Amino acid sequence: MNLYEEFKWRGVLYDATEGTEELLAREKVTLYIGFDPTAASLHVGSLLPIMGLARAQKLGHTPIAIVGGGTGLIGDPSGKTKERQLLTKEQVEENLLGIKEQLSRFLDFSPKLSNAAKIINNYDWLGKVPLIDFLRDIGKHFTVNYMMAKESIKTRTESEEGITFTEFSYLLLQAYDFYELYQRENCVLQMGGSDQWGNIVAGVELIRRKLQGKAYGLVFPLVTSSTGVKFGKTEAGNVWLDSQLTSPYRFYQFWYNVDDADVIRYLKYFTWLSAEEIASLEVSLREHPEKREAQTTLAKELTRMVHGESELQKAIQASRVLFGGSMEGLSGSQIEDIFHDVPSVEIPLNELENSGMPVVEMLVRCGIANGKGEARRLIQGGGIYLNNERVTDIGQMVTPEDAIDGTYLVLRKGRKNFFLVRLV
Ligand code: 629
Repeated sequence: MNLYEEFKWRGVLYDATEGTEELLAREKVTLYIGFDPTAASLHVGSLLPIMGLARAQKLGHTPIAIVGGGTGLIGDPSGKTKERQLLTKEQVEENLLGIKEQLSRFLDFSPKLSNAAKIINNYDWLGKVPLIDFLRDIGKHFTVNYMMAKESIKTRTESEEGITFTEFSYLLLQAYDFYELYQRENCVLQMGGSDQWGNIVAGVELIRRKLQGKAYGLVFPLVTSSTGVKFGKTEAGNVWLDSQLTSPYRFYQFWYNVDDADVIRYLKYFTWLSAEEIASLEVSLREHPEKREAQTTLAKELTRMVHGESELQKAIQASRVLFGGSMEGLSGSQIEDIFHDVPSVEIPLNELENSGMPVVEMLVRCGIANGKGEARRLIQGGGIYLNNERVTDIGQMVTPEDAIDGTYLVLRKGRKNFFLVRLV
């Protein structure tokens, strides 16, 4: 199967310029996607284009990821209703390092490969173009009328907000990148999300006008979710690829919680699973939706891909904790993460020193029981757990040794009611 067909069955082919299908049926090419360092990390919204580069490489094409050290200083107006705040040069530099590291996890740079991936910073040339030359040699090929007709610019010129000359010129910078890569790297295809269509076509146009060259563009759909929430957002904000910003556990949970209506589409978009494997998960979803086999597979595949096998195993263990699984070996920060939204109380550590605090008293302190009598009855009924282990002795003393990382005690009533105690 060629790359075009691969994109097609996965449902990620939104649009392509004329001749792209024939090109990809005929040859292995060099292709690129650009990523601006507007934040310290990429988020799940960037995964579709990243997978686009990775799939291209798997099928023998040579992928280039452009990091926008130059364009990131200007700001793409595409899809934005408001002018962006300029980032400082230091900020762009810093963001760039993180993004480069993340991109590198999806691509193969092995020099042994004939189609080894490359990451290139467009500041390498954009930082050097003389202004007068740029206006004469590039600007002359675009009428302001053409630029104003672009979706990304039209929406802004028609609104109160307006658009500065800085952002207006972004289109030309991205067009210039493609022209530069066409010459330096023989790169003939640019890909991106559908918001990038105008910028990509401008590059194809520039290559035709200046070099009489033939270049191509292909865009992916912008990912939507059936629930109406913007894809990649949770109540806690963006889902980032950086484990410092979104823990592997939260990342796993994000995918595990995907709606039934979206999960098959996402398996096609974001995983390496074959059409047959996905079809069998579709059967499972239809016949046993309660098993969440499709969601589990999606969460596992993506957490493994982004964070690696050992973080995946920890995320799975953490996820089981909410269903009564073992807390053995969990760290304090994992506990905070898992139980971020359960009721919690702080108890001074010194109240547990010497012989400890009777569990009955702790249940009352947490508000799990209204009084000691009720606490005893709950324990006798077998419905109280400390760190997911059933409390069987109404005289049990809770000691600092029971605390995870010396600080956390997790009490549970029944199957689902968790309470967190922090020893302070
Ligand atoms: C120089 C910069 C180029 C080519 C592209 C670029 C970046 C481009 C852009 N892309 C978005 C970004 O960086 O702004 N002008 O956040 C983002 N992209 C991935 C997908 C996208 C797009 O990184 O193309 O559509 C999101 O799915 O919005 O020479």
